[in-house]
Amino acid sequence: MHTFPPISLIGAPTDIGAGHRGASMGPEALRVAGLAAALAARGLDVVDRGNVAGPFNPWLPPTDGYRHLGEVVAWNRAVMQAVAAELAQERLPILLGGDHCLAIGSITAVARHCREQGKHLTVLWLDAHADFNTSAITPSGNIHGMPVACLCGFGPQELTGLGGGAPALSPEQIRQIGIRSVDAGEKKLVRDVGLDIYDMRYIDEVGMKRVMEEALLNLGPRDHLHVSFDVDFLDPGIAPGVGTTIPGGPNYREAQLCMEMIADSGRLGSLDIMELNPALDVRNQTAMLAVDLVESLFGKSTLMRD
Ligand code: B3U
Ligand code: MN
Ligand code: MN
Repeated sequence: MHTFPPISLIGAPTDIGAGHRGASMGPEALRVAGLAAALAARGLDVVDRGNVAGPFNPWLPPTDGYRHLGEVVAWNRAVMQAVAAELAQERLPILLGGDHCLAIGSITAVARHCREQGKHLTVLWLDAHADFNTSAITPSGNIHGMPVACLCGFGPQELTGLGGGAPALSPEQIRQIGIRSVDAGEKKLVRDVGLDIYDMRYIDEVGMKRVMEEALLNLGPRDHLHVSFDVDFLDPGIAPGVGTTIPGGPNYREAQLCMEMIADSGRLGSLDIMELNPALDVRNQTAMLAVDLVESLFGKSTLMRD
């Protein structure tokens, strides 16, 4: 069993980048589902820092290919600062979303921290979607469909340069798992940049065990693993409480194995739990499932293993 650093929960209650209202209630639903207590019961030091603040959602149509760009930038700045503050204290930040556009702020902070500490960052992006749209190819203008592109330098300067310099990531640092919905223009772009995508077909063909062995290959003590967990990664049959359900996702056992194998790597350094939408959930079941899977991510297992 690996040990984990002390954990800080950071809520970001907004749906500013989403196509449906309601992810703004995600942080509270995760709290109600007992996230802090579940981690504390594992012997971990957990502090809930409360929520960061940002502009309200004016629910406007896109302009120049983006919806709410100014508000998205403001929220991401707040998230970046909150995540950076926890990393600076050698704590492990868990961002409670909120929609997935906020991973721009979270991962920009993590990337800067890794650069300063001489660590190598790898991002595991668990999602039904590639989130690699740009203003030119987006079908919606919703920025939650663009964070991976922005982090790699494809996007508006306010977001690609959020950390004050070069883009946070290069595509080789990212491994996407569970992907099953990629828009037409996005398909060409992810191929052109060579993004490492373990899609559902590949998971079906070789199984989650081999997928995770490949995704976690060659991680050493200088590696920092960031997990960006979009709850729509999960099959909607078990996780209905998300804005954009896509059928054919990982089932409970596959998702749990995925989390257990990440825990076993011993390299988890930061986490986002995103896109949970309590307005679409059934008796908070998706939040409770997310908590259960996060327990596995932090080392819960049936038996003692070496
Ligand atoms: N790819 C679509 C839909 C989408 C992306 N991420 C989510 N939905 N959650 C888009 O609008 O970019
Ligand atoms: Mn998604
Ligand atoms: Mn996403």
